[in-house]
Amino acid sequence: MSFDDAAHGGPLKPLLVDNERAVALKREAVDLPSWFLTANQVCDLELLLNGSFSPLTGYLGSEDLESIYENVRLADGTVWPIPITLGVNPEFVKEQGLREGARVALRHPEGMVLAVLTISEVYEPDRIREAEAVFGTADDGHPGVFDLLHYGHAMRLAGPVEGVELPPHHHFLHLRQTPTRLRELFRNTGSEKVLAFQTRNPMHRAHVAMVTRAAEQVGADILIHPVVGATTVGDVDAVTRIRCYQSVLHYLPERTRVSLLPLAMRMAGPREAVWHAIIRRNHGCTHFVIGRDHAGPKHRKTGEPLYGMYDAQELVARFADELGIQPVPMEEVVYSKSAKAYRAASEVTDASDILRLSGTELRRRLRQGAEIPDWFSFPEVLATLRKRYPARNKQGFTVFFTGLPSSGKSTLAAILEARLMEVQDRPITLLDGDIVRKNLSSELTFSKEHRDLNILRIGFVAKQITKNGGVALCAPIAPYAVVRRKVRDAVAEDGGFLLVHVSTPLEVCEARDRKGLYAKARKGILKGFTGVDDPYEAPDDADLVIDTSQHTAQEAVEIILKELDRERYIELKDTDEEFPRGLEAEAHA
Ligand code: PPS
Repeated sequence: MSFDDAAHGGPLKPLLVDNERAVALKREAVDLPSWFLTANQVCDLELLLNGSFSPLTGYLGSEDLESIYENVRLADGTVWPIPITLGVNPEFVKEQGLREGARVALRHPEGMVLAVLTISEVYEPDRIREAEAVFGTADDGHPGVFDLLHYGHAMRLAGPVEGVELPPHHHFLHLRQTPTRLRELFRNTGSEKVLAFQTRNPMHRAHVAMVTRAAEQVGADILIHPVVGATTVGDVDAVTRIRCYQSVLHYLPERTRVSLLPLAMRMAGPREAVWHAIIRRNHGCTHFVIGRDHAGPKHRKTGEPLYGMYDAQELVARFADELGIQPVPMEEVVYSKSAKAYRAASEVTDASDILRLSGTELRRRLRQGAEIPDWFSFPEVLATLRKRYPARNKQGFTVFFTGLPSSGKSTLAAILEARLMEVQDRPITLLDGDIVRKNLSSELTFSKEHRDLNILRIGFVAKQITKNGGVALCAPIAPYAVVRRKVRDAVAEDGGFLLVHVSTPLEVCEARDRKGLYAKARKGILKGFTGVDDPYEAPDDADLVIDTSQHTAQEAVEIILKELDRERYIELKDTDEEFPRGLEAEAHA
């Protein structure tokens, strides 16, 4: 193979303009409507601009999407599995009067103009249909579907983009190569065959064994090409993983390179695998490892895999002739006790000879500071992971109460704050619904939109507190399930998160009516009051459900403390119990 310009569907197509044009575009952008890109949109734009998404020249419109949904191809017949689109708010379209022919400045969240879009179509996507076609389901237990339905925008703009500059990066710059640069490096170092390995996880011994084996099979050099844009909920953060990749290089064959790919994954399993292959083809690689369940997530609630183990390998095989890159399907590798080495699963016939450690078990051991066997990973990788994920008693956490007005949230939060002061020494911040409404969210109403914004703000603060090792106790009504989940996902990246549903029945809350608001709502003086004429979506993902009509507030708080102890965020001693045995005995004496 020669490292010419050939890429997927034609020559490599970076979309960056020359300096002179870039200056002109920046000048023009001053008078253009500005769309501030989300973090995931920045990833998509970077890969459009640097040629990773060749042959795309911009954001796709409805005709291409139809064809992608139906045939895994663009309207012109080129294989393309994933919609690359620009979602915007309907208000933005309306306020700016956007239609075909208009131009829009695409800005980094920090304000820089990265590209200018010329609109060829403004359309409202059918996101349910897209979910079913691309992900095979519209169930938002699939993380890609969740993002599409709950973070995606209701309108889209299609059209070609002219790139002004690539988004800035500030760390690991020496590991960030564009397709053009990687091709140059391969050419200069005489790499005729390059096998790319996609990953969104730290590499342990099994991964190293698998990629080494695959490279030997096809006689290729190796490119470790990890995704460092958005991956999925619960994944190890990119910086920690990059440290891990660097530290395993010396366990890999000499001609192995690491380069970072700022891709926003969709977790679309089989279609995602085809997309990953195209992207690697565009980076000049000749071979691509497709493992079991490639880019396949698990269902959020059931924990079940959403795709068949070999679906991705099959779909890639179907298009292999048109991808210009050789898929290398790999079997699972397992550790054989007798051989003291990793082997393809089919080579180890005696099941009792196999040692395994699941991802869940690994996370449990990290959490508890428990031993992780040497056969599983490298000391360097484990040391990095242990630093990033200290045992739970050293991490921050958030307890998030949700429930109807007067259900007891504030009371429980206040007592919990006091008890936590007694039994542990992290600093504690109480974000009570009423207090937040007077300070952080003083301008907000009780519309759905404003309630969600209120909860996102509380979540944002809780995340910072948790990340810095503190305890955040949040006690808003938080009536909507989707935004509660967004908060959980965000906080859990940085520490613990416990959702407590204060499930006190409406009649009891109303009878208490501590502020007289139920009475006002029943009289129609107060409109849109939760539980009366505004909805409350009871959680189905609560870590604890507490009905304060069945427990005293003190008992309820002891239940929460026990749960925090069981999860190892705190360590209760006998003397931390509310009525230590000695005192109780005295009291009865
Ligand atoms: S939300 O939905 O989570 O944003 O609500 P929150 O900020 O927690 O509400 C704080 C308190 O505002 C009072 N209040 C109302 N609640 C619900 N609906 C309406 N329309 C409303 N208007 C005022 C109510 O007393 C909430 O406090 P709690 O502690 O729940 O009683």
